[in-house]
Amino acid sequence: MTQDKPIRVGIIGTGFAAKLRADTFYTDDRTHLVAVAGNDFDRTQTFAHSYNAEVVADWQELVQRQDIDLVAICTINSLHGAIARLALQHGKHAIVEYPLSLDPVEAEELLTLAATNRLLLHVEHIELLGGLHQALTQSLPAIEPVSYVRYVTIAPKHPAPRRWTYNSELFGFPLVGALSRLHRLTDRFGEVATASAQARFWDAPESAPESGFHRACLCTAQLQFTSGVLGEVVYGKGETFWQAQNRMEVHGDRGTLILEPDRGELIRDGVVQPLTIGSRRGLFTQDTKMAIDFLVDGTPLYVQNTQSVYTLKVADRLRRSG
Ligand code: NAP
Ligand code: BLA
Repeated sequence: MTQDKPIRVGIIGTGFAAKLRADTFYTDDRTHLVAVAGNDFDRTQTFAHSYNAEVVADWQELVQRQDIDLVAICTINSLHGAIARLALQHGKHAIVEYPLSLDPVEAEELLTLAATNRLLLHVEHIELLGGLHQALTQSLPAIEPVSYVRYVTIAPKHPAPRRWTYNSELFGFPLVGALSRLHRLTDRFGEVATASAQARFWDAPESAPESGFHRACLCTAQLQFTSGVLGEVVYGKGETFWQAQNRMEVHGDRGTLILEPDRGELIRDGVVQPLTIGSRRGLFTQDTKMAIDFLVDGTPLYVQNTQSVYTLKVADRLRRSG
């Protein structure tokens, strides 16, 4: 597709991801940020004004506007699927933060809808662009074949915020909301043969259990890839944790990889070789620019939707197994 006029963009959400996307749409001369729909009215006003964009009352109105070509869906996970559907039905291209939907069946329907309507549907997976994943990809050949991968992310938080990320209805099952943790593994180790998980939630005090808010959650998952690789993924956050951990260990016949956000090691024959891990900054900008590149000159994207939806199916299998 060649584009002579700027792509007209609407953003849904005003948080961390939305701001980084808006910065790019605002400064890239191939796009024009037209409108923003948020949650809290004052926050949405402040956000929109800083980009000279219009405030729209709600996302339903935004995705139906005639003067928008592309919608960036940067809001809570439980709304992703419904917003993407309405946007695609109204002929808009869509960028969606992971997960595409909390429901893998809906996610598949959305891929079909985008293909039928010949629209871009891009599900962001910035973890694939980050330094840890790049180091993993580069170092795997030195240790393959892999027998076992263990990936632990624990984020203590005191007190846990009463925000959407601590609400199961809004965030989804832990490894659905934090799909990137599984996606790193499916991207490198492929198809999953068997998968099961256990999850625990600690209710937030002063919240009725049915409100869905918790003060901590923990999910431990066991995976067997069809290649034979065994995997374990641990995701925990909140008030029941006191020591942060963010570590991937990969054990291979010829060596071991230890990867953390800012350091890495390749261990072979007792020799420890340090690995440089690239920054986690600038990933949303990179992702946004690549989606624009795709729309403007058809440059292929770095991730396939089918891969995202496959990982979502695995995550949903984990949810149902618990
Ligand atoms: P965030 O900073 O917390 O922003 C969340 C947005 O959703 C805000 O606009 C917030 O509005 C709105 N919101 C909160 N509760 C809501 C509710 N109950 N109903 C409707 N809207 C509500 O979150 P974020 O980090 O930008 O995450 C946005 C999306 O990006 C998520 O899908 C996340 O998984 C994905 N993502 C984020 C990152 C990252 O680095 N942060 C990386 C990869 C993917 P108010 O503030 O006005 O309530
Ligand atoms: C992923 N970060 C996420 C997600 C959320 C947050 C909701 C998606 C769900 C998930 O995968 O867990 C939220 N991250 C936060 C918040 C902070 C944070 C509120 O670090 C508070 C400091 N994200 C940031 C910042 C960085 C960042 C400051 O907000 C670092 C520069 C990076 N977050 C980042 C990356 C991912 C992510 C790279 C992709 C997921 C991954 O790496 O697995």
